[in-house]
Amino acid sequence: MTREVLLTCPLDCPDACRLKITVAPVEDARTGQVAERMVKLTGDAAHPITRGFACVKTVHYPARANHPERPLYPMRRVNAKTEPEPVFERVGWAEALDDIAARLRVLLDSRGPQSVLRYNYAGTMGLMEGTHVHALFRALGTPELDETICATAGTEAWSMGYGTRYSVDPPDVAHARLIVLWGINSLSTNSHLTPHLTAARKSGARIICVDPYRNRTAAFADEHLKIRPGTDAALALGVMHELFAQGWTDEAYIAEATTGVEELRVAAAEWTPERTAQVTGLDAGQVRAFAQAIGTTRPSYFRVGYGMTRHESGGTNLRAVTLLPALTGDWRLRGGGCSLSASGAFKLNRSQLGAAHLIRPDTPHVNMNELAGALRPEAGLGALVVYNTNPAVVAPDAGRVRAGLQREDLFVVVLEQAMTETARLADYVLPATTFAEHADLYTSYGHHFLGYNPAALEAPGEARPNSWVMQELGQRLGVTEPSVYWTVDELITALLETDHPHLAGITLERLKAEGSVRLNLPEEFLPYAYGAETPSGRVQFSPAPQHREALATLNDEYPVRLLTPPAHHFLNSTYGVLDNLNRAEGSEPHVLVHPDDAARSGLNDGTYAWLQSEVGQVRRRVKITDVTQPGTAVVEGTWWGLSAPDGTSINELTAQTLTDLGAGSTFHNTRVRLSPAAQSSV
Ligand SMILES: Nc1nc2c(c(=O)[nH]1)N[C@H]1C(S)=C(S)[C@@H](COP(=O)(O)OP(=O)(O)OC[C@H]3O[C@@H](n4cnc5c(=O)[nH]c(N)nc54)[C@H](O)[C@@H]3O)O[C@H]1N2
Ligand SMILES: Nc1nc2c(c(=O)[nH]1)N[C@H]1C(S)=C(S)[C@@H](COP(=O)(O)OP(=O)(O)OC[C@H]3O[C@@H](n4cnc5c(=O)[nH]c(N)nc54)[C@H](O)[C@@H]3O)O[C@H]1N2
Ligand code: SF4
Ligand SMILES: [Mo]
Repeated sequence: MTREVLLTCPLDCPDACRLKITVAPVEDARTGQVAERMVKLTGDAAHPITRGFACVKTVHYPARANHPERPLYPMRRVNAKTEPEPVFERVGWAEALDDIAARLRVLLDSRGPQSVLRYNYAGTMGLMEGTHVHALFRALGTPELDETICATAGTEAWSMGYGTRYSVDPPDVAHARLIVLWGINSLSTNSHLTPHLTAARKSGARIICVDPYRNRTAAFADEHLKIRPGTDAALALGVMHELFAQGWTDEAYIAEATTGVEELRVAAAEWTPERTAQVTGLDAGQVRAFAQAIGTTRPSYFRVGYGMTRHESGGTNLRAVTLLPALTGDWRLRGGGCSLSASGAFKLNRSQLGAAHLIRPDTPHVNMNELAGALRPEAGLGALVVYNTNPAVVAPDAGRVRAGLQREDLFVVVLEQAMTETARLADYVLPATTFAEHADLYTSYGHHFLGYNPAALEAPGEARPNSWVMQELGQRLGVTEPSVYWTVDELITALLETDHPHLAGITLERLKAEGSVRLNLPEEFLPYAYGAETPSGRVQFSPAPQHREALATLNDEYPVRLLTPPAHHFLNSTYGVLDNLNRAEGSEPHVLVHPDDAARSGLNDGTYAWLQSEVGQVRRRVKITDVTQPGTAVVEGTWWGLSAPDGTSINELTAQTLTDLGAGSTFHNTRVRLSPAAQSSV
């Protein structure tokens, strides 16, 4: 009666695990029908990256897929969106789609395509359900959404130095003898790297973590450099200073594979260990020892995270760090170099993915970090179609995002698997399938395997893939662009239409037969050993990175920097619906406050505090702890507002400020003031 299926995890996580899912007939409490459902989930033992384990969060995915509050039928909101409790009525698909298409048609005809916006992110990383579905909107000519909430500062930074984003092959990390985990909480957010870290350590590698607070990864590392937030470029320049001064650079690599070293030498010259220490909050001895470790240990491997990019100068900060292995020549050694993202290795033919060929030079753009601004009445939006993301919780300035979503003159359609706070503010909620219920193709940003999933389970209730909804709307709106109506097989066939050697021998048939297929990379993959895919063909040091202090500088009014990094038991806001995972994170969000700041603000452990930023305020329970540093507070996890004592998302505090490179998000740049709050939970 039970069977097992192997599927790729669709979530926004570098590991893109191969999951072993047990499926069994279960009676559905709401429909009364007996149908096959996922009942257990673990990792595929045969997969070289997944190695038999799924993370502590996704092992609970079956409870999420089978959740009693999962939307299973199209629903129309019947009370005012400003009412605190939404009331929905069930409607048929035909009625919902006819009405949505009619309302979009009126807007398109009367106010033009710029009055309709898609809003999406990576809730599923599937190339069909996550990306190709944009085709409908490109065919309609609606504004391009710049998908900047996570990675663009890093992407832009990497591209300046190295061009295409290639990464060290994770199994090669075992060969490294120094591992620097810089601005990434990898034990939580990239947990399938851990076995390779442990293997390297068994062979004598040292692990150093650079992070403003002692997260799980810092506790695991041999050494923790508790850097002041936003000062990574200063630390990288300080290390470069020592590399140049002590003769620890690899002159052959620099001469053969890079350009601009003289500029970098000049920029680094003023970053003595003493000055570096002053800016970064470390001591000069730590800076010297860190530089010596990097200068004298071969191979050195750097795993950089998007964490350090979420500051005003976050792009430059990350770029400065990524240039270090180009000074030491580590790119020529197996296990040496740096990883941000592996996505560039997937050389699929993306020319028609999401009907990208229809984007015109004059198409207006909306930066997704500026949704709060785009939803102001005067910005002129009439409809928002949301899929694969939960902006009422995850977008900056979430209070204004929610106010925008509540406008009665804004028509909001949300495709969802869960009754998120965004879905609760929709005019229509359309029930979406999960990764086990639709076919799709997945790349990864942490390894080099393509994953193909068939539709392994029948969809519960009337849940439908995003692609089905877009095609139904397309027909009703008279869209004739052929790619809007592609099947998954047609999409994959188009993606594989390329002569690139990385995809040689990979066919649709092979993907279906094997499920997980490694890119056709050499056994020893050394992507930047002899240069880079930049205009010069070399790794580019120019323009030399500079340290810049945040404009949102700490002062008497706002004396504390608030970091809001991911939680161990959450995946962004995807698991906010599961009580057990909320309990594992402490049942409600806590703010970690250093004892010095607690004393200064009159806060006691376990009581509530107000956190006020220039953008908004929230109430959170205080945990006084020296895991953080004076002047830095931390709230882990993008909790649902529904699980917070005051009903707010932490993004009530964060600003729409953009990064220096890539117009990215600045979630860790927030300055706040802390004060005691009333202790009741309302
Ligand atoms: N368990 C879990 N895993 C996840 C996610 C999740 O929510 N939970 N989310 C997924 C997604 S979408 C992403 S983008 C990744 C993100 O994964 P990471 O890159 O690990 O997460 P970040 O928010 O980017 O923050 C990581 C670390 O950066 C630190 N940091 C903040 N500011 C600075 C700074 O100025 N300098 C330095 N050196 N460090 C700084 C934070 O303290 C934090 O410990 O994780 C993915 N995996
Ligand atoms: N303060 C703060 N805010 C942050 C961050 C932070 O570190 N601090 N991290 C930021 C980062 S890095 C990211 S990537 C974003 C992530 O934020 P989001 O993009 O909102 O990611 P999730 O919260 O996981 O929400 C994804 C949603 O997509 C839905 N979904 C999944 N699969 C499908 C599908 O096939 N169809 C449909 N219709 N829906 C689907 C899920 O049910 C879920 O509700 O948050 C950002 N926000
Ligand atoms: S969320 Fe990441 S670590 Fe967890 S199962 Fe999915 S891919 Fe693997
Ligand atoms: Mo992200």
